[in-house]
Amino acid sequence: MKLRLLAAASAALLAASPALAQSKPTPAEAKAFVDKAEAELAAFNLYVAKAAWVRATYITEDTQWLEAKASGEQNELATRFAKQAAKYDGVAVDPVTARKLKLLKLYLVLPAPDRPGAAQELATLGSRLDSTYSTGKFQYKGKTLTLNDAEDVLASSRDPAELKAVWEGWHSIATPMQSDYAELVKLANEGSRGLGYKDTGALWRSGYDMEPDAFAAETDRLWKQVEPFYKNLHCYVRARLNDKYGDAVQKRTGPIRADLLGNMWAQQWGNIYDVVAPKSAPSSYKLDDLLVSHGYDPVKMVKTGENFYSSLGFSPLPQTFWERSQITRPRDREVVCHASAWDINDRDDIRIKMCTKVDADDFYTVHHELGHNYYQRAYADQPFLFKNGANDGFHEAIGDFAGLSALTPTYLKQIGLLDTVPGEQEDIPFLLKMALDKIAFMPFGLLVDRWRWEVFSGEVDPAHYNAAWWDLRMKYQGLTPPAERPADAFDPGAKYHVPGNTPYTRYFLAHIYQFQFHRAACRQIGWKGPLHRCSIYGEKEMGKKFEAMLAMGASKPWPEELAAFTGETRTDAQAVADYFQPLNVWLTKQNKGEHCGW
Ligand code: X8Z
Ligand code: ZN
Repeated sequence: MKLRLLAAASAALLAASPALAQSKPTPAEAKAFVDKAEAELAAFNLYVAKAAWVRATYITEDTQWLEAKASGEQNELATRFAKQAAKYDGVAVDPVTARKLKLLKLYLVLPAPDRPGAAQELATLGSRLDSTYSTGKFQYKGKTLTLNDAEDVLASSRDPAELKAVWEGWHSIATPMQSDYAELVKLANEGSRGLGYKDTGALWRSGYDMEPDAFAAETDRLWKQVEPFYKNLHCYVRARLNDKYGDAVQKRTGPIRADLLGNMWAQQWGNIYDVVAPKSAPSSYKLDDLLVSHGYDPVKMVKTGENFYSSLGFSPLPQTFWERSQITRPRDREVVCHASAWDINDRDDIRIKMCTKVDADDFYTVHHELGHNYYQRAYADQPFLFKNGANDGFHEAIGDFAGLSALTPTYLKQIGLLDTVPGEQEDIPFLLKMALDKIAFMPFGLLVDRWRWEVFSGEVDPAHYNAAWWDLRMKYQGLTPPAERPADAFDPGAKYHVPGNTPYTRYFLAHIYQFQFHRAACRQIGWKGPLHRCSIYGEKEMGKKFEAMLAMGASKPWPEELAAFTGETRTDAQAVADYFQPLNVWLTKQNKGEHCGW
């Protein structure tokens, strides 16, 4: 409370004093302002983080109220600072202050309008949307299913009728979100415009050390680099689905039915590996089964992840990580199961929040989440505004980079999950499995924000939310829903990051950065074989260099940080092509005679 009054008082003073308001501020004043704003935001963060953690791990009306209150107050404070920061535009400040001023303007994902009650309203909508998603349930065959249950069916069932029913069941939980979402878009846009951005989409595109339009063009360029490969994979998978299910379920041409791909959002297809596996080259193991047969439990999965990072020279996780993390779904209360990593006090109180299952998907997710935690700890000595990733794509790529090695058979043997490392004959099966997750993901990683950019810009109004979503699903992924969607459907709301208001282009970028990190790391350790067989496990020298990049946090423009580890200054999807090269050749051969595309 005291904080707010102080900030309001200084704003009033500025407005009331013509001399102060008109004369250009000095660099020293700019720096003093930044120092004060940074200190206040840092102090506030602990309170917001604790309230958010309690709500996410114990969803009730009360915890939603508490989180919304804290987050509303933070929004007011940060919006005020962002507005004040704009007053120092054009002042000749030092580079550190300049960067911090810029970061102050980008601090909020959804800035609130600067009028009484608006921040609170926005925070309440945000908390309610996230909670509606996280507590979503539906009926199927007389049973109540959670998202976890539904995901299990999507991953393992091969009955098209069942897949369709469960897919539709989960998507039905989003219908009531649409009006809240439309309201939230209005408020956030008003807030973003107040800060000088065209709309909230432009604000989101401004976090990449380049103009927002240039960033949009950059993502187009990167997509063009991978699109032919995706089309190749799509073509191959569609043919195998057609072989299995026949024309009545999946035609051999045109788009793929979204519920047949092993994942609720068809964003990673690894779960249908058995359906598309090459007959000529069988894979000798299934990670899901290895984890179960070796007695893994959720905690052992996380310990295994920790061990991977320790092998690179990262210090073990603190005791409080184990005491305070949520590793499994609690039996008796509602929680946000969507995995996340937290940095509660901007120092050492790091945690993950997962509803871990013992399967290959969560084996990957554990490495992914821990990557966030190790990043957070690496930049803990930076000033508060630099305690962040070089950009948000970096933050998502750290754990995925670790995961690329942790999924290699070489590593699985080192930790005793495999007895022997399969020979070359399993390269294609391995790469196909990886591509089903990594390459299949890329158009999805792109389209979630393409949709939100259109929504925030007003190009798409609420009446067309769902149609626009499926236009993009068709355009980028080549997918259709299992049947025509009901008129009131709000399918984007059935994907966590939409009600959760987490920007998504970060994952698209991460799917490129991780291969750039991997390629660079493998070069550093002197690896001469194919990239998909390279594992960085145990490479302390390389790990030190990697940690040095992480320690820079958000203190430098990302190209400089990328260069510090890789020697490269551009995002380069060629690294993806390099990794998958043999598979792309193989797919092209398999697709002979097919009519690829949709
Ligand atoms: O949301 C996540 C992480 C948490 S940052 C589990 N991911 C995206 C998703 O699940 O949609 C990782 C891959 C993409
Ligand atoms: Zn993540």
